[in-house]
Amino acid sequence: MKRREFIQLSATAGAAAMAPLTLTGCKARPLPGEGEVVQTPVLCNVCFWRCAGTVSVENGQPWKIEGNPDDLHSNGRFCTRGDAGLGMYTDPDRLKQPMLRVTENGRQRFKPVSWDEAFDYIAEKMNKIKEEHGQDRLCLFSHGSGGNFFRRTLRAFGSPAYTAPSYAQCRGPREVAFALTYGEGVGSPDRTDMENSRCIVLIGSHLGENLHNGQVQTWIEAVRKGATMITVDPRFSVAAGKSKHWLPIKPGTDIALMLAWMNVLINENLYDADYIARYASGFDELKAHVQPYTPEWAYGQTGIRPDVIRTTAREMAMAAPATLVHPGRHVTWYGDDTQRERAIAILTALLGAWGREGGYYEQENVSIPSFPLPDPPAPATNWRDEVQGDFPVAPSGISQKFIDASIGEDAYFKGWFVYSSNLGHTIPGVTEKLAQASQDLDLLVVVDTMPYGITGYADVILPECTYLERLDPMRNSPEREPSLAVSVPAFEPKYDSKPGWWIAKQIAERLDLGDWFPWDDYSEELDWQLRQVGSSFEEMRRIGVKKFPRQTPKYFAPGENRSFRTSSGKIELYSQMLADFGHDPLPVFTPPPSKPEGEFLHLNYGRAPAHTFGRTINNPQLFELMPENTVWIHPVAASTFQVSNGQYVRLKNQDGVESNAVRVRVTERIRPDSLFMAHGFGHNSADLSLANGRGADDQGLITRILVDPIAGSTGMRGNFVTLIPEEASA
Ligand code: MGD
Ligand code: SF4
Repeated sequence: MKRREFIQLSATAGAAAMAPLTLTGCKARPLPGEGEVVQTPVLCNVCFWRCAGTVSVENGQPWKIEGNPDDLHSNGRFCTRGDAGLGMYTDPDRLKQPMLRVTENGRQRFKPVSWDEAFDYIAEKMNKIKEEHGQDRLCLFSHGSGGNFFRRTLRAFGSPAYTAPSYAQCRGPREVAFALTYGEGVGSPDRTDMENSRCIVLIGSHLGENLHNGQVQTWIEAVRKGATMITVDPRFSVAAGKSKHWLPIKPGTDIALMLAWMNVLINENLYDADYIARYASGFDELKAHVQPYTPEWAYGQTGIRPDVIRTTAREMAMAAPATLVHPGRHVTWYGDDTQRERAIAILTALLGAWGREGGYYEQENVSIPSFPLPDPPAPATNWRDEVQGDFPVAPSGISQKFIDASIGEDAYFKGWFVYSSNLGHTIPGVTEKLAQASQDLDLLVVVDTMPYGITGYADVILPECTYLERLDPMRNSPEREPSLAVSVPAFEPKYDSKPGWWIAKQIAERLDLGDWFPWDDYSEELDWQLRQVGSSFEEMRRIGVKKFPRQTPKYFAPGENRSFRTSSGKIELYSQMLADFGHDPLPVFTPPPSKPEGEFLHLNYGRAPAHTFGRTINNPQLFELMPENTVWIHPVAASTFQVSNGQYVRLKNQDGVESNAVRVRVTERIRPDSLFMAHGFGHNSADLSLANGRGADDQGLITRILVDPIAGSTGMRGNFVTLIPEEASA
């Protein structure tokens, strides 16, 4: 019998009966005033931008959420998803009580247990792992600030290994590339000074569809002020529709285009020679390197005409330094992602736009001393060397390497905590590996709000209450202006769910590590932190957001000399560090994987403004807005596959993997060789009464993974699919 069978909660006798389905779940009433309205500050957790806002509750009933006007992340306006945050709270499918995997009559099922029983089980297993294998053999998969509480418990225990999909499946290569070039990353929120840009270049960055509230507002501001938009995308995205130039590039050839842009900027003397002379090293090597990469050469690779390449390079130079070549966010595409991001960083330097108005500004947050905690135990081994020693440049945990290191009898990791991350829908190509790891691990704890796929692998499911029902870590993000923001519960936790801080503290106490949480309520720690900077929890729960004056300038001063945090102290156009590790020190173009024999389309995916990854598909309000995804194909492809608009098809990838049925959208807004679909759909779980079976999952179709040799991230865009009209599929 399997050690862990995949279990769906609805198949579990004794699981709480599901509440009847309501679509909106909260009071739809336009005007206040009938009862007592209580307002509470909140940090939206529907995506990780963490906009600050206010929840209004009338007579104990949810009424509305809106942005806080003092907040730079939202400027008083929430996006569609943030507005629908109450749906996360009211979703009747939420996890309702702790559950433990038990075997009865030869069958595995989840049994509802008390919190005490769940904690005792976890502590016993953790102590056993420590005894048999060492204290450092647990790890944390986490997405979101609440994961910090579990990170603290595991650090205290002696297991500091931690990974988030926001590195190897998202912006990891970008942070590595900019750190190699400038000595520091782009950070989050991205330090893009778009409201002051005179030219914005978007390379596959579909702003407006990929919706980070404050960032999109600054981009719209630039559009309003007439900035020149250049969008490079195989698809006519929303951003392309607002652009002066749409470059429908052949997928996977962006480095070729950027090498040609560098060629034009350098050979036509359009680059910022003073800036380069003052701040950069390696210009001569770069100049020699780009000579063969003429616009004529790039035309053959990219399909973009040489005159368009020249014109766009000149327009970028004309607006410089207020030209932002946007760094993108989800940048794990073809496995050459660090090099593509290096090309963006180098172009930025040629335009003199790093540290300059309209380019990239200098971020600043509020300087707060760390809350005093005990010293963690000295690690017996170094998890970085053990788990991802083949990627020495990677600054963060690489999630797929963590999974590999959990498979087999001699696996390094013996226990997992998974906080707010649905690994099977998130990390490509892991379906089988997740099943294998779940056979080999001694403990698998999932902390979640919803019964998404990852819960099926758990030994213990711990239901966290939603962000509207708990205190979360304070927000102190690096920004244009430093500010602090807090999130305070607007409601009592529903069912038997609990806040993350409480759960992590209870586990620590069971392990005799209670001095890592030296308070009764997390507000005490927040109050301590706030008092270090002249505020208090009491003040912040009234105002939600507090701004602080900048201590350093936002841009480089004219003629200022400065040292960068690279090994040479310069902006490194040529990277000696990459050369030392055996990588190309300057970006080199490698053609993307070619199309297999037969009728295949390049699989391209992205975001939809109504949803965040897979986490919102079951949200009743957002489901109403967008219940399923569609696949965009060009009329030429529609005729090749003999399908029409609205028809259901299944997608089959080059390795024979088939998707759920999904509707076709025939449109000229995409290249004939490509298909586009929104990421996050295609959940197959009866526990999700709305999301189950709706739309197709792009992740399942991503079986060819192009690992970036520098960052270790998973390039996902080298896959191809064919279309099977629904009635013809097996
Ligand atoms: P989600 O899918 O949004 O994020 O991937 P993940 O980190 O997995 O959510 C995962 C889980 O979080 C869900 O089970 C949800 O119920 C739970 N959750 C939601 N709110 C809470 C909460 O308050 N507390 C707790 N404990 N749990 C909560 C995102 C990752 O996916 C990222 S960052 C990127 S950029 C990548 N995007 C991407 C893509 O575009 N395409 C493809 N094919 N793959 C991708 N993978 C990556
Ligand atoms: Fe919430 Fe939207 Fe802000 Fe994300 S961008 S935190 S979903 S309001």
